[in-house]
Amino acid sequence: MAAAALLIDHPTDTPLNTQFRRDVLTGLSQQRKAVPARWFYDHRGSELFEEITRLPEYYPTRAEVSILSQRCGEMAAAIGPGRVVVEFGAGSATKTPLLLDCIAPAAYVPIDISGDFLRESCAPLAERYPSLPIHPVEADFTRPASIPSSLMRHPRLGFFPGSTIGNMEPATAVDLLRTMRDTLGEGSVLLIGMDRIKAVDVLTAAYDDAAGVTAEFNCNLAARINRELDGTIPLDALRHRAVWNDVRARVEMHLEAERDIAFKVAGRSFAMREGETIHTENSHKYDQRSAATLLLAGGWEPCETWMDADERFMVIAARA
Ligand code: AVJ
Repeated sequence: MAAAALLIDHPTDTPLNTQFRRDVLTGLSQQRKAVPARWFYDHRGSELFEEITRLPEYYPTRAEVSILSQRCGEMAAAIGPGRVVVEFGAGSATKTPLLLDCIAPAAYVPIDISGDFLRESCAPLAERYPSLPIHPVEADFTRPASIPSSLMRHPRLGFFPGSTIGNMEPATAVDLLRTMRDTLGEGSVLLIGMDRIKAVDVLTAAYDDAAGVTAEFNCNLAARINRELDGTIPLDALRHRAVWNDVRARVEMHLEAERDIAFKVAGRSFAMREGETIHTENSHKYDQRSAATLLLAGGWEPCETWMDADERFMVIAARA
């Protein structure tokens, strides 16, 4: 059966390339250069991330998938049937069906900034669940989104897998959790994936794999700047670095200049000294308490936590 055509809600917004240019120019002008991690995911970056999830060193995806598949019964019991599942980010082909299969949802509402990703992820779901109402929303999920009032009659379940929250500084993460609470409303449940604090060598290896895929993922951001913003960053002078920041409990990714360089981006000039870096990503790690503190600050009361057998990753259910 052919997938039904899906109507996508999209409020008019600043074009993505304008936001990209603004974020890059602002980030490169700072004392400590930084570009937000969300810009990793152009077509090539998304492909490379897919490849990362299959690397032996990169455990988070496998660990989360094992939790969702093995603890499905307990999750269904904790969450209850008939909820509208609101997924923050376009659904992943492996994770979303695991959830939809186990909880008997009333409808599925993926929210993603990219209409292309939404269409790609919804089509197979529409085919697999022909009787499930699917209502994609093209929007930046860090801002309040409105769910159609017909769907708001059902209880809601927010789904935020993949440890995406880990990319955010705690203050930003709390803002996002509050926005999600506003979008979903009182009585909602949030199912959120978080990566756990563990041995530093295990953490850094996950972000600096032997095959060099994560290095390529990181360098692709500079290549994307060159491609899309008329940049002249000398890619051969940048080296991938993954470092553990113990105070902030996060793995940081940087692009480090191996020599003094000068380049242009969108007509503006920049320079980096040897050893200077562009900070490209934070991946915050949590334990049970720091996760609970974050969720509580965001207006969510944690009620149950599930972990994989190696206790590397956790999926937490929390109530608004
Ligand atoms: C997609 C945000 C979960 O932080 O682990 C993987 C992205 N970066 N390797 C993570 C990522 C480098 C990732 N998240």
